[in-house]
Amino acid sequence: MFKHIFSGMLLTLVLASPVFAGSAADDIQIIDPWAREVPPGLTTSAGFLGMKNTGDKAHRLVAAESSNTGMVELHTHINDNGVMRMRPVEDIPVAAGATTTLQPGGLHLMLMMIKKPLKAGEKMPITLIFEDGSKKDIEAEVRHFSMEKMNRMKMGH
Ligand SMILES: [Cu+2]
Repeated sequence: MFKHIFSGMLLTLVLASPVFAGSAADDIQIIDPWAREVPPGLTTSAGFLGMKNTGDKAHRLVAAESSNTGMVELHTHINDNGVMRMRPVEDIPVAAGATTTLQPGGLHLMLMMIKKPLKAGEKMPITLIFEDGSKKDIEAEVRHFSMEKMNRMKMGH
């Protein structure tokens, strides 16, 4: 909540300045994009990546799409009385100079109505769309990822 308000303020400040940077797609560097393998028959999965903003202006990821899905939504997880639930978000902010990471248990790209099964080792084409309308085509590597692995990761923190 506070983070949202803060990045909103930051955006206003930057917009008020006379300096024009490149497009969001130019400023944002994509780190390690991947998608979770799902067994044949399952048509929902999730995509993850890091977004590093190398510019001096705050950006927002506002949408994503893929030729291999009917729909991609931006999601986060919320802790609802001890139960982790997914919730769509309108956008995912990336503050100037900062990195926003989409990862299991947190922010993710919800890949829905998958047309072709996601098999580990294959590539999944995804297009990221930013607040200024600029787009970035990425290829997410499909990886096997189990819940046990996620729990192990959490315990390591
Ligand atoms: Cu989701």
